[in-house]
Amino acid sequence: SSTHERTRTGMSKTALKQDFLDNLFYIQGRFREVATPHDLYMAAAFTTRDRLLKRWVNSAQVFKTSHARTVCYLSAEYLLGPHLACNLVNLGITDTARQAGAELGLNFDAIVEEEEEPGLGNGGLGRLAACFMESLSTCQVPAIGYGIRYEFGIFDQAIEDGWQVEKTDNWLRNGNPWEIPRPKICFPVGYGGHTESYRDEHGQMRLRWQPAFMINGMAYDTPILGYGTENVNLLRLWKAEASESFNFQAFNTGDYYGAVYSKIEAETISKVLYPNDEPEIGKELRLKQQYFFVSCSMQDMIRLHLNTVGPLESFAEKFVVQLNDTHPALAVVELMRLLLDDHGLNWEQAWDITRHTFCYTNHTLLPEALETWSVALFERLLPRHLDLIYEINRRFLDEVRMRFLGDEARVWRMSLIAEGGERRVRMANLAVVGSQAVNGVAELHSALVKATLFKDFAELWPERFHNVTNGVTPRRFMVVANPRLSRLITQTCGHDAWIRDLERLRELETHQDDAGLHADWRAVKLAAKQDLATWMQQATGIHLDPASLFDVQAKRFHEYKRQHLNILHIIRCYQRIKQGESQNLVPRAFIFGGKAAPGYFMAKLMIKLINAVAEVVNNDPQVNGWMRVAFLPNFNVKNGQRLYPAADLSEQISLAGKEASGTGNMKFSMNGALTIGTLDGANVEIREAVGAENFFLFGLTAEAALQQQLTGYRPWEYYQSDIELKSDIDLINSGLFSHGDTQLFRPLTDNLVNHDPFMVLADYRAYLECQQTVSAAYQDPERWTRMSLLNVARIGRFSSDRAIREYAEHIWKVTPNPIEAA
Ligand code: 26Q
Repeated sequence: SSTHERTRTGMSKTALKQDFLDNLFYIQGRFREVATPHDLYMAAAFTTRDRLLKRWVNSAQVFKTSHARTVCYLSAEYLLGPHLACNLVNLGITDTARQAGAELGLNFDAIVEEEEEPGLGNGGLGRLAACFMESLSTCQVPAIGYGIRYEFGIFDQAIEDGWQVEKTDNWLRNGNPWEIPRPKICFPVGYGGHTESYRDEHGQMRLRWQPAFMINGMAYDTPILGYGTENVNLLRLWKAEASESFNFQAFNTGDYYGAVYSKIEAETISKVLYPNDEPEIGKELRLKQQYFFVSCSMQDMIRLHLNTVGPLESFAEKFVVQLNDTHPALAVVELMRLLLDDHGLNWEQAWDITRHTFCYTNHTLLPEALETWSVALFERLLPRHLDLIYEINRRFLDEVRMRFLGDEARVWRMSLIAEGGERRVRMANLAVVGSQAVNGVAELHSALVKATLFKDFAELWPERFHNVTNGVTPRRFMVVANPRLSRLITQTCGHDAWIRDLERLRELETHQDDAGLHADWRAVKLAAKQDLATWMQQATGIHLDPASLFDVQAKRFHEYKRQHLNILHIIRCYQRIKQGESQNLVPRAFIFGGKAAPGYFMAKLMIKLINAVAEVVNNDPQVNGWMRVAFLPNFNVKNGQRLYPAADLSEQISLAGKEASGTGNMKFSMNGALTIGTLDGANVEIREAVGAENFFLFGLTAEAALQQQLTGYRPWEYYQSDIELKSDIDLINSGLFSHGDTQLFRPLTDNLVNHDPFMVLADYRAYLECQQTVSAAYQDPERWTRMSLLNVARIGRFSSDRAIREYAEHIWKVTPNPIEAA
């Protein structure tokens, strides 16, 4: 009852209405009649935030006194997506807020739509970190996420003349209501300089680092609420700032411009997210970013430990730190430095703590995607850390030599330093040596990690290697993205417990042949397709027919993900229709989304080719009843939420052995799309879960692909012997899609015919045949609906809640810590 509710925390409609108007007035300085859409959004965001803060302060108080073991997730990326709708769902007040809005004469959906998303990540790895933060809170595990508060996140993608054009993402322009700046939580971070020895107060000789310059990291906190819990965890992102005392007094006395310049230089460290999902060689600023956030985070953890528990000996009992790939692997060395140099521990004590603190997740096997840094750069930027790496390596290699007497080749392979050529620090080896647990992100990937990338390490420390298959949060990707489907599921099951316990979707299986449900299921899908078609029309001018099969590939552009295999199929359909062979086809809308790294020429050319093919196909009345091709610009979390509900078919067609897991595959399947896919990453487990008969499988296995590469793969033989394949590639080269330019796509087609590193041509025929079985299945709506329903019913395992529970039990050894309502 509203009269007993306190302002700012009440959950009734009356309380929400009153507080919304108060926030509009006292924070935005506006009243209803003159408020802009952005003012309304800000008022809604602050009204929601107030409810979060109450739970957050309560959680913080409990954790402080309970000394609960805390998970620290270290990630260079968090691809958060919009907060408002998800926070309302997790607070359980979406319907109340919608009604409150209606009574104030507001359009709730328009307000939600107004939010600019924080895109502080590239793709899968960054989105996984965001899903994990949400599931940590939902699973009631005390956690802090540490990262970088990039001023510019992943670029916005525009399409001009068919090419990708990058626009800066100025996401903070209008303010960020979800973060709380913490000017007093601030740590110094050093770079450059040298190491020197000195005598401590006990007369002991010790080493310390004299950096050449210092900057500060300041904390910005965002509360992360769990679904249907009172637990709120903390996302703490660091912003780089000039350290005033250093720049203004010690160095730049009288040099005002110099002082301002070094301030600007300091602030560039957290200025922009690197937009490639593969390391770029030798980018000094990237290493500076990594060290920056790692150093702030480790200093913060030590401060928290000293403030609550006390002696650092118990550090690894209080904290467990998960490294999201090697990007934060320097944390291993930084913790050693802090314990040795700043806190006076000896090597054995420090190493014991460090080794028990860290765990490492690997996200790739591609050799070109493994991070290494030149020793020369390390020496210049982090001389003390390089010394420590040498010492860690010396002790580690002694251990290897003892275990494998005389096997110097093994010692070379396992060393933290790659020798021969320019000497480089191998971050993956550092992460394995410094961690108590190492995991891959899907069963196949984890097996390959042990068998290939870390074979030597798995022989030395077999017990250290684990698998935790990725998952995604059903709150964002079902409840928020697809309210119609969620309502239908809740109605059918008679409860909404599936939202926190996704395995309960299995109850849908008992209704798999219910004709009424089938009709509703199709209506839900059709409505989502209509929504997407409307949005597409205004974004691109392209008309999609909601009655056609929506065939969607949405993910970063990469040769290994093989968007060009999809294009070859589109060109094949086009030619078949032109030749009057449309008998086995169904009308399809081929939809793509995804960004290419700005420096990745081949990926950008693939985008251009899609748009070029789209232009020809969409303007050819002879084929328009059968097919459309559309590129959805600026695929991000928000646009993903429009796409997943509308897909009939999900394209997961990477070369087997190359996609570590994939998580888009899970999001599509949760929304009732069927998958056409290879036996790669988590596809393997999705197929096992939903049933082979409900999954369109094609292509080489990882083993067969590897075997064929070893014995010599000759793509031109496929090109010469398959006349349809030849004619598809020749059509690209004919200039039909490029206004007569026969050279534009040559880099792509030549690469396919002559090198084809990801075996597109080897899988072409199998893919076409599989697409025919897709078309046949779609022609039987009852059968398709049943398959779609079973995909949803059996996808429960791919909730990130399950992934977090596995990490908690097997890797972190933490137990839930439920917070009671205050
Ligand atoms: C590293 C150094 C310098 C510059 C950039 C990078 C960098 C940045 C981002 C390297 C890699 C990434 C991102 C990788 C990524 O997203 N990997 C994906 O992780 C998902 C979650 O586990 C998996 O599902 C995908 O299979 C994997 O490709």
